[in-house]
Amino acid sequence: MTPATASKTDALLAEVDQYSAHNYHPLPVVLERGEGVWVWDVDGKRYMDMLSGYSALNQGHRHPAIVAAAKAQLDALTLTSRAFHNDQMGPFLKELCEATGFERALPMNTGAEAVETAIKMIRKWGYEVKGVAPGQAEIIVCENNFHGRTTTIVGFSTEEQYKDGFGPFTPGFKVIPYGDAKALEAAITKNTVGFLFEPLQGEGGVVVPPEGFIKRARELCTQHKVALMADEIQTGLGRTGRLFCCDWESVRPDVLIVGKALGGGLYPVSAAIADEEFMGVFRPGDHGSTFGGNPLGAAIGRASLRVVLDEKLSERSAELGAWFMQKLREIDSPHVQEVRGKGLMIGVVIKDSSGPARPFCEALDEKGVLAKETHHQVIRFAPPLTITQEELEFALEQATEVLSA
Ligand code: IF1
Repeated sequence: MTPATASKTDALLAEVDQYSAHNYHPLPVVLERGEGVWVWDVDGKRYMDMLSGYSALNQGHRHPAIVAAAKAQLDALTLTSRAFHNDQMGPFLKELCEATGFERALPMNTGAEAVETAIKMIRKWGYEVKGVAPGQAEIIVCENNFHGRTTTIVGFSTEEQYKDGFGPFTPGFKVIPYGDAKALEAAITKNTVGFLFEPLQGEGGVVVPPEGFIKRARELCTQHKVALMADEIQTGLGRTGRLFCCDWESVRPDVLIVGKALGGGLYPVSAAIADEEFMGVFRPGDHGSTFGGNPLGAAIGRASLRVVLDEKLSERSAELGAWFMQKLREIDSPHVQEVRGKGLMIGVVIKDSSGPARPFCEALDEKGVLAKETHHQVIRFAPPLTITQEELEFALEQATEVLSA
C-alpha cells in the first residue's frame, strides 16, 4: 500500500465509517474491479475471490455473456412494473421452468423475498387445498437455518443475534434439529403445511445432512401432504456439484427457491418455483413486487442460467470440488479438525484449540485469497464455478502455507 493509495483506502474506509450503518464488519479491503475469479483493491492488489458473494457469483465476476445481455437490455427497456407485460419475463420464466422441471415460477428480487413468497404460497395452499383451519398453518424449519433477514424469517432463526431486538415475531414455525428425520416425523401435525430447509447449510457452517435425510424428508412430506420447500438460494445453480443440491438424492421438492447466482453477480434476481397445485393459489393482486420480473433482471437471469448450463458449471464444481477437498484433507495441519462440503461449497473446520477461523482468513487475505469465516470456526471456500485447475492450485498453495503454519 503506497502512501497515495493508502490515503485512498483510508479515505474510503472513513467515508463508510461515517455514513453507513454499522451492520457489517468487513475486512479492510476496498475493491474496485473484478474479472472472473479475481478482484483488485484500490491499491491495485489482486485477490482471488473464494467467497463469490456468498455464491451469488457462480459464473465469476462480470461474465462477458451476462454483461452483454445486461448492456443490450439497458439500451432497450429496464422496468415496466407488473402493471404491464414486458418481452423478457415470459422467455426467462419458461427457460427457468424447463431447467428446473416445474410448471410455474414467481419472479422476485432477493432471496428473502423468494422465501417469503414460498411461505405465503404454502400457507395459502394449506388453507385452500389441504384444508387446514384458518390461521393454524405450521411450517417446520431447522436449527442453524439461514433463510434471510426479514422479521418473519429471523423470527424462526436459532441465531440469537439475528433476532435480538427485532421482535415480536410471526407465529406458526416449529424448529427441529437439522438432518433429524425422526424429529421431522414427530413434529408433523394436521396443521403442518410445509418443511422449509437448506439441503446443505451454508451460514450454519457448511453442514452436510446425513446421507438419506433429504430422501426421507421427501417421503414424510409426501405421506403427510406437507410441502417440501427447498431453499437452494446458496446451494443451487451448480454450487454443490449438481444443478441443485437436492439432485444428489434425486429428490424433487414441491417448492424450489432460487436466488443469488440466478442474477449472475450483476443484479438481484430470485424466484419461487412450483407446480400449478401450489402456484395456483395466487390470484391477481395477492402478492407482488415493484421490481419482480423486470425486463433487465429477466434478461440477466436468462443469461445467468444459460452460462450455468452451457459451461457445465455443475460438472466443474463436482470435479474441481472433489479434487480441492481431497488436497485440503491431505494438508498436514495441526489446526484442521475437518474438511466438509459438496462440490465447490467447502468448509474447513478449525479446532477450538487453534482459536477462531478469522485470523486464518486474515492470513489468507495477506496472501491474496479472499475467504470468509462462518460460525467462528469454519473457513468457507466457495470460489466461482468458472475457476480453473491452475487457479485452484494457487488457492491450495496459500491455504497449505496458512494451515500448516
Ligand atoms: C447477509 C449469511 C450466507 C441464504 C439462503 C436465503 C438467503 C441467503 C440459504 C437470503 C443469504 C447471504 C445474506 C448475507 C450473507 C449471506 C449468508 F451469512 F447471511 F447466511 F450466504 F450464508 N437463503 N445469504 O444463504 O437471500 O435476501 O440475502 O438475497 O444477510 O449477511 P438474500
